[in-house]
Amino acid sequence: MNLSSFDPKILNLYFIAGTQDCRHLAGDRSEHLLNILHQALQAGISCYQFRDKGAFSLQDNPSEQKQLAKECQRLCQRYGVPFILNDMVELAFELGVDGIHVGQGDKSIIDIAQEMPKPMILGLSVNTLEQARYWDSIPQVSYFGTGPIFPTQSKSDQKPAVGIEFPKILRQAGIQKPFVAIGGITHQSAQTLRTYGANGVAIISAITQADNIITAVEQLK
Ligand code: TZP
Ligand code: MG
Repeated sequence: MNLSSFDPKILNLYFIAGTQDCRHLAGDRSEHLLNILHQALQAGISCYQFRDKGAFSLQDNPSEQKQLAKECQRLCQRYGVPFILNDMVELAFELGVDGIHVGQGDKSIIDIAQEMPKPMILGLSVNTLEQARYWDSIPQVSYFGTGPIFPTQSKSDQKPAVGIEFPKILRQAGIQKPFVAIGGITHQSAQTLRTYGANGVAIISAITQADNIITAVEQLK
């Protein structure tokens, strides 16, 4: 995978999860994550982001976290699906992941692009039109994550919800970069967000908390 070969189709159904997103399930959260990821890959997710942070995550156990990230990466490789790491830039370089996703307050994408050991997909969260306008012309950014579209339980430090019309607002303002919509998205809103100009949807709970992972992924595709 390299930057010039970045295909926006990988954004169609972008699954994000860490061990904290399995806290509703009894038992070993790492096992649950691997099991859910495996089913989601079988059902056809187009991309996966390992985002393990906050309460109920392995953030205070870096060696276990690294081991789990590696296992998730291996699973994604088996299915030919890009493996993206949230933040954790040093680990991303060490594992040679396909991509890194950062927020506005994280390490600068310009610096990451300069230091990365091989071409990688670089994703950036934006939640205002002004941010999207600024970063739209920065070639190092492969895609945006835009949201939260709706309020969500899956992120503690979330910005105000931008609403279902946000993709339309971005496209009408001339934003060219590929982007995923994120935050509180279910199969009821996924298709609308795509018709409003999003290249895809990024999902945590509508997959991790689904009674049937396979059906959930199929409905979100
Ligand atoms: N960034 C903005 S909203 C969000 C992230 C990581 C959480 C999305 O999770 P869910 O459960 O799909 O609302
Ligand atoms: Mg971040």
